[in-house]
Amino acid sequence: MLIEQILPNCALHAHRVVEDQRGCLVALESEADVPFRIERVYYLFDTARGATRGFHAHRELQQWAVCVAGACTITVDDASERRTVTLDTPDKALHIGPGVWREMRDFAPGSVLMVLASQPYNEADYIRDFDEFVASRRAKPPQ
Ligand code: T46
Repeated sequence: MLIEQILPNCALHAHRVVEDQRGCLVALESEADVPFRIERVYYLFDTARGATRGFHAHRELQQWAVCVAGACTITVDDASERRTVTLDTPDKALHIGPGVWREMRDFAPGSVLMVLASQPYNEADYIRDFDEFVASRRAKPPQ
């Protein structure tokens, strides 16, 4: 369920939580709960104190980021607007579409950031220079 459209190509969503006396469970099915075919899963953990990650955009990749333990902040920027979102619960996800610069920081100790991705790893899909990213957005505004 959509909680908030952060940017035209980036939105915060709530997961459906199955809760009983034993605790909580979230299930994420490809092309159902997650609006794309999941081709890859990776996760960030043991993040060093004060470390930052990201600082790139993707040309085509869509991602569904869930902080399954702990908390972190993600700054997203589409070259028109910059917003910062805190992920601090496993029942929320940030859907980041193509053409969005992202920076992750403020990882709480013990955090695990899990990311579901629409494509296999492909370095050619990354834009790692911010000026190049802005130029690419001016040439191709968000659809
Ligand atoms: C993103 C944010 C949220 C692989 O070999 N396979 C993979 O699937 C990934 C994601 C990375 N790698 C290698 C490539 C680099 O040598 O792992 C190394 C670290 O990757 P990177 O510096 O891109 O990591 P982050 O945390 O800055 O960015 C990652 C994702 O790469 C990126 O797509 O959106 O998390």
